[in-house]
Amino acid sequence: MKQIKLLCPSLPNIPWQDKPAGCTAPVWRYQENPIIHRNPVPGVARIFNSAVVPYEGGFIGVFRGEQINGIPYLYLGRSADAIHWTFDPEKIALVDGEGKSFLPPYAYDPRLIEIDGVYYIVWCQDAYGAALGMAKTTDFKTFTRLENPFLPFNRNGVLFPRKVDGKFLLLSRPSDSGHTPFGDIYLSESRDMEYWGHHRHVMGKASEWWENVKIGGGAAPIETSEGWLLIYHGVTGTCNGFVYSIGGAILDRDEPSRVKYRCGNFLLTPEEWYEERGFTSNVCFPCASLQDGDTGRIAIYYGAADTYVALAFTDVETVVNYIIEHDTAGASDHEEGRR
Ligand code: BMA
Repeated sequence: MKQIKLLCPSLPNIPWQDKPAGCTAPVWRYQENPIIHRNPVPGVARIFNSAVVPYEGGFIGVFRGEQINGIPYLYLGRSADAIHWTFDPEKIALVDGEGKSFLPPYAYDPRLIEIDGVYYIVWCQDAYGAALGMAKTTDFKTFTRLENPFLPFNRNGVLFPRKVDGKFLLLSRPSDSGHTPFGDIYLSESRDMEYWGHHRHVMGKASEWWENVKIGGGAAPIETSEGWLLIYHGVTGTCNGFVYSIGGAILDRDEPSRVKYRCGNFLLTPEEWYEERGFTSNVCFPCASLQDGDTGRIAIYYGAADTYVALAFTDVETVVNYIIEHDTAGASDHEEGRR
């Protein structure tokens, strides 16, 4: 087993449960899952596919709230322990650069990433088609929209938690207007969070059953001594529709469009009632993680069955070694991704 370190700050109050005795899986579920149940806020039927970060000694998050009218929007939540959450009853009030209210027709699957003291939210919204929306905040009171990074159709926008070689990095998944029967992960870079380019292919669907239709970014990449740990989602098709599992890969630290290792096995696939049964059955959709640089502990937040938020745990040595042991990365993963 390789010795691997998390290259991130300490987080002594990270939520945690030890691996259950006899468990051989690389990632194990929180025993009290799901942590967010149906009808969590008046007017909101379900919260899922959401993102959290440490903030002022506790935790704060941007949550996908499916309103009872069926339209998804972004809601703010706070927690002392990152497990029990209270939510603002009103949607997050975005403003544009002039301070005027900005309300896209819908907004879903937010990721929340802190870079140099600024908190960025990336989500999927309508922009004459499903596209990425972005905003920034420093105080979680004023949320200022940024220019949309890409044309439609594009989903699953995931920022890296620091600049690499002086540039912001963003993973995304170009797609179509429907339920998207294809999709690879791409990397783009920007010097100013406005103009994005130098697009590179990172990785595509694979032959393993659980990711043989499409893949998409999940939590913000986690920096480790072995490379960027990417926790993503992989999708297969069945007679009853798509099944979403959680996968893992390690990207090169300096050139993250190069995949060093890619795990042929899923890290977690729908097995529990809250993953198999809900508004959309058989969905585990990771959008965030917390990590403690001192202990190597990682807590993964994932949407379950488009209905709940659930939590799972691993530690950096366990998960990175598991990915390396089950590596199936091929030539198109290892290459720079530029043609
Ligand atoms: C994807 C996204 C996710 C959702 C998943 C499963 O296309 O819309 O928000 O969790 O489908 O329904």
